[in-house]
This record gives sequence, structure tokens and C-alpha cells, in this order.
Amino acid sequence: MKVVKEFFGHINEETVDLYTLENDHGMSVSCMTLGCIITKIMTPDRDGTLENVVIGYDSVDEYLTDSYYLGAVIGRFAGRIAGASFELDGVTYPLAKNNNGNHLHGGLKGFDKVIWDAEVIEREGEAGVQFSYFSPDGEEGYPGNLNVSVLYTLNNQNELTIRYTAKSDQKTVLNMTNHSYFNLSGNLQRDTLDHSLQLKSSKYLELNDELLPLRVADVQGTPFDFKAAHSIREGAESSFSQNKLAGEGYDHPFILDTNHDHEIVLKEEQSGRSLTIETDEVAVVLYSGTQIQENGEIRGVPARKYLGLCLETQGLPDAVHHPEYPSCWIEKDVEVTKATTYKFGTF
Ligand code: G6D
Repeated sequence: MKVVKEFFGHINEETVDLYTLENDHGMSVSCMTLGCIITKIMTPDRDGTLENVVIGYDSVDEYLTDSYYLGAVIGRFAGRIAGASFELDGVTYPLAKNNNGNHLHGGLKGFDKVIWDAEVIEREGEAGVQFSYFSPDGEEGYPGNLNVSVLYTLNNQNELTIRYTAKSDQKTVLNMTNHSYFNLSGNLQRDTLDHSLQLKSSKYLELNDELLPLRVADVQGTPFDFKAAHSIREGAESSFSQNKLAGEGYDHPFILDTNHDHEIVLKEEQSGRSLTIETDEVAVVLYSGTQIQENGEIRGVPARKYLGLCLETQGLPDAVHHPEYPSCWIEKDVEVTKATTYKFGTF
């Protein structure tokens, strides 16, 4: 196991460092202090060929102008908040209207756009880096002085675990995730339309035309039923209204039926790569990259829809306005922790 630290770039006067975690089998995860962004994950295909399985860039400047949140930690609140405000204990908190009059992914300068401190963590059989950040009361409109850390650890079972820990000096709201776009073909050789996905989820949230939650719906009989594995293409080519709404694909929260039980399994037949995700979160947002514009290239490959897909484990979006959803509030001086493990394999 090893951790290599490198200079990645500058933002004004601040340095951005890149950390690469590598295990004894050659799998590696590269991540940087800007937004805890995962820039590369090298995993073997069924023939043992190590290739990159996430979308990313090779310069800080590309990330600063990126609107796709590639690889980034998202916070304070992942997903949308209707009307870009919420009420807590009788006080209304206005937030940035950065998406059709609503609030998306923590606002104009969310956790994805700040520089985090980093500390290398090396334990028996694990290589890691712990990012930490102090978000002052009122940052991006959110209440509470919040201390937050994001710990990436890689082990010799080709498992990457992301552990989020936070504590606030006031009651506040928190919903964090990682926004990596996976593409198991390796070095973006193919898009993700023929990736197969299995989700242990019986319910999903239907969305309105602002992509805000409308109602909890049963997946039965729709392209959202992933209880038996099927391709992303099935939704992309479906006339089902919710797939059309998402730009001919998916951009939806799925309520997980179970946790730590192989609840999310992504596979790509041609490479023989698999990704099994287990989490203690209540939901996962499947976003099939339908808003990736067809302009320019990403690492030498034409940018386009479906080039990667996100499996954002998290709470439910707009939960601040839905008391019937699992709570998104954290109490004063109570430390909260959430963790998601990404196990890369072959078949
Ligand atoms: C679009 O609706 C989608 C979001 O879910 C995604 O996170 C973002 O693009 C990058 O706004």
C-alpha cells in the first residue's frame, strides 16, 4: 500500500495537491484537495488490464470551469432544495438560486469548489487520505459552524470507502455525497448505455419538470425497476415520461430496500468489470449523465451524454420540505457519520 502526494495546480495563491492511493494489486484512486475530487480510479478488467473507470480532467482549470461536479464531494446539501430556502426553528434561510430558481448541490461555492486540508492516513492493509474543512456559520446561507471531514481509504480487496463525519454548533441541515461518474469500459472506450445495473430498490421519487421530488412511486413495471439487472439503455430509449423528463435517461433518487447487502451492482460485459456499492445511506441518485454537452473532449474523448453515470448515495433531495422523508437535520454538537464502500471486481 502506498500514498503519493503531488502538486496538481494553483487557485490564485492556493496550492491544490493530488493524492494517489495505491494497493498491492495496482488498483489506485487519485483525489485532490479541491472539492475532495476523485480524478481517476484505475482498476483491472477481466484480463488484468488496469484502466481508468471515472470521468475526470488533468488540470485544475478544467475543474474550475466544470459544471458537472465530476468526482466531487457535494455539500452542504446534495440535490435540489425547492425555492432555494428552508425554515428551521421559525427562521427562514435563503440560499443561492443556482438551478432554475432552486438550490442545487450546496450553492455557488459548495464543498466541491473549496480547498480542503489533507492528512495521509496509513494503517495496516489500508491507504488513505482524510480531507477536512471548516464551513463557517452562514456559508452559502446555511446555519451553524460546521466541522466536516471526508476520509477516503483503499484496501487490498479493491474496496474504496468514503466516510463523511460532521458536527455543527447549531442545529442545521446536511446531505453529502460523492459525484463520481463511473464508466467501467476503461479509459472511456465506450459510453455507459450498455452497462447493466441492479438496484435493491422498490420505490423511487418521481420528479417534476424542475427535477424536484413529486411523489414516491413503485418501480414495478417501469424502466426504474432494477431489482433484476438491466441496461441503462432501457431507460434511455424508453418513452416512459420520467425517463424523457430526465433527458432520456435517469436523474432520480431510489429509496434503498436494504443496506450493506450488495444493494447496488453495476457491470460492463465487454470489460468484465463490476462495481458493487454498499452504504448506510437511505437512497441513491442514479444520474445517467444526460446533461453532458456534446462540446469538446474529456481526456481526449468526445464529451457526450451517457459518457459516465453517477450513483450518488445520500438522503432524499428537498428533504427540508418533506417531514415524511428520512431526516436531513443534524442536532447541535452531535457528530454524524455516513459511509459508502465501492468494491471493484471482475466477472
Ligand atoms: C443536472 O439534474 C442533474 C443533477 O442531478 C446533476 O447532479 C447535475 O446535472 C450535474 O443538474
